[in-house]
Amino acid sequence: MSSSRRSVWLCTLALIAAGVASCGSDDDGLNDADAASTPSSVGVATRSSDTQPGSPQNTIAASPTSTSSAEPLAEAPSLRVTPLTQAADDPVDLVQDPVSGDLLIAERSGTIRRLGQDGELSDPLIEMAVATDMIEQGLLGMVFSPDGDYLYTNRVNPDQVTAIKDYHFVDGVPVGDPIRILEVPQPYENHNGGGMAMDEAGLLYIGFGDGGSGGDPHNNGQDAQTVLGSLLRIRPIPREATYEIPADNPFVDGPGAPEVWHFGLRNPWRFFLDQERDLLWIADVGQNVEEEVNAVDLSSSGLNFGWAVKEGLTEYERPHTPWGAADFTDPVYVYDHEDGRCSITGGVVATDDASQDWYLFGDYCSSEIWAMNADAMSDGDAPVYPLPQTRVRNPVAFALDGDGQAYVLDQSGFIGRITLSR
Ligand SMILES: [Ca+2]
Repeated sequence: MSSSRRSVWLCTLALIAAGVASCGSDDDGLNDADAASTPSSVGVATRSSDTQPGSPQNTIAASPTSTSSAEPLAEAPSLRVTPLTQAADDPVDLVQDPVSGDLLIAERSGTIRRLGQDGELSDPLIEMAVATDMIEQGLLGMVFSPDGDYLYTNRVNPDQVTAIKDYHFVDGVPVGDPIRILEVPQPYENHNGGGMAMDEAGLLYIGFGDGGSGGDPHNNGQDAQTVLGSLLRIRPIPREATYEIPADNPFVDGPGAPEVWHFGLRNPWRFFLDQERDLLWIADVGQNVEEEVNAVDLSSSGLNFGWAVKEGLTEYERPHTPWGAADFTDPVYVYDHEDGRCSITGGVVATDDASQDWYLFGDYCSSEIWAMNADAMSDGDAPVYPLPQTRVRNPVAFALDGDGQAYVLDQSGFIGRITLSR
């Protein structure tokens, strides 16, 4: 095996701060909703000017390989959000300990707590120092190893360095100090990515934004030699402060950074390994115009998702540096910034019987939630349904427990269990 060990990784650059609009939130109380709506469909290569009632207005839906409209499913799913707690402090992620069965909640301020069956949040199991000057900093994501021995965390340190660390877990309790796996300095405060996933083979995927500011001033998205603007794939060596490069990574022998699995991303805040369908879903947050859902084969690698030459399906402004992958991989679905939409919160495909057909995602600003027919993705032909308004305000994450049950977390501190049905 030709994998090689890498020491802690570094990048460079400059400063400046750019904020993300934080939108108003007026909780209207418990409002679990069930309703059916009309889908919009993937497979139309131009802006849709005739969206049907109940579908997102001015939504753009596209497939680069198809020019015909998809045949929508006859029926939208119903959505139910069952409240678990309203008391989390800016929750950003949820995982289930495979050994103890505990649900753990990551809070952006740097704490990890248990969420009990009764909705009670425990005292912190883990506390860490993080930067919290702006909304995209802090503790941003976490994932357990499949055996439950290690919890991997993704944070922005007070010195504005992204740090990936592992915590050793024994019987539901962290033991000893965390060990640093990887560090990457962040040139700006925003676009820190934050999502993480681990596959059954123990490979860790980490989403990195383009480094921040606006418009990718250093063209990091198109530069696969930097880990910024990329999805990384590494094999952590637990407790050894290092990692291996999988031998089948696309740039293991150059010209890109060997950690890079895909690039051309702006801020892949949330992505999802769909091992049931062998799909990788990446929701990439847009700049001014479009939010995008990407879905590609799990086995494909070295793909260039286009930023900052393209924002969604629209030309942006950065030149394409002609090396690495020459062709852009376009999103399977985009939506624009009409009606207060501003930032996609990428989702999950639950595996419970009622929800297993649907990729759930939402918009942080408008608090809308959509369901895309996941099984139709392999045909490039996936209807997208707007789901009825719920009590969820400013959704920041969707997550699955060990049984594949879906959850939604919002900025107000609300965490709910999601059930879809037909
Ligand atoms: Ca893109």
